[in-house]
Amino acid sequence: MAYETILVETRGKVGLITLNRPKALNALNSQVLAELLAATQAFDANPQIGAMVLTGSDKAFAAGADIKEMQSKTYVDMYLEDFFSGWETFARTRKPIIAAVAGYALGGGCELAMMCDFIIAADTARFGQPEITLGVMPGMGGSQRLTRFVGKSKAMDMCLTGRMMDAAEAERSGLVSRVVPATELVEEALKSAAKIADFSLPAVMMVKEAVDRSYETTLAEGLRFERRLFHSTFALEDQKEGMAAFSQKRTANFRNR
Ligand code: CO8
Repeated sequence: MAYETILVETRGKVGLITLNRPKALNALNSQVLAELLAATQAFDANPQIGAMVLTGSDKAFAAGADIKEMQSKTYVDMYLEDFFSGWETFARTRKPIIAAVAGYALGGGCELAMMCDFIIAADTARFGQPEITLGVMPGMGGSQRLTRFVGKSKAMDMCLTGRMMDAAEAERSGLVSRVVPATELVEEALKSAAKIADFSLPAVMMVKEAVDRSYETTLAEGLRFERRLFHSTFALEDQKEGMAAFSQKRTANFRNR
């Protein structure tokens, strides 16, 4: 597929996707969604790929859903199209995706970063849910995911005032896993993704599934789910290899990676 709003490359076993609508600060329209879904689904299906990185430009990861595309829509349009529901398909990508965020991650941009598995932020990153300033509210999961990331008080503050959080506050609050200098952002994210891609792919995908489950269920159910998945790792050749390598003091040579 020829993409117009994203750039897609592979770096070894890592798929790198760069949002590329510079004139609109990577605002997320229907074309971006369609292309992102095509790219992530292709990487999911590609046995050579073990993890992905999603990034934007120095100025903006993404400045939100495309306001100009939404502006004239009516309630009936939104309801019948089930507008934004396609993003839930993105959130169900099975291989890990690291969001590498520099500059603005606002509205849908912040929500997209939160749909990834973890966020590495440049020191220039700024996160916000400014929908309230447009007379609407978050519609791609912001009121739900941000609350789970940073807690009720900060999520209310962000969604009700529309203020932005800088990278240091985002790290303090648990929204991002770490902050790196802007010049090193993509390389750092690629390095982490390459590390993940070097482990056993089924084990990696089970970790993602189990951690995601903690968002959707009770602790008791989540623990049961984790234990069943953990038991199933003993059906993997990679479990035999990983544990043998540890005992023999050598590096594991995983077959499924
Ligand atoms: N949508 C469309 N175009 C955008 C967007 C956007 N979200 N953000 C920026 N752009 C465009 C600008 O219109 C401008 O285009 P042009 O050159 O044609 O005028 C270009 O990008 C550059 O932007 P600025 O000139 O504004 O750049 P600045 O550096 O001055 O400002 C900001 C950068 C602060 C990021 C500013 O662009 C801004 O505030 N953008 C909007 C941020 C925002 O409100 N995002 C939330 C959008 S709504 C959303 O994501 C979810 C809505 C949920 C609705 C639920 C419905 C069901």
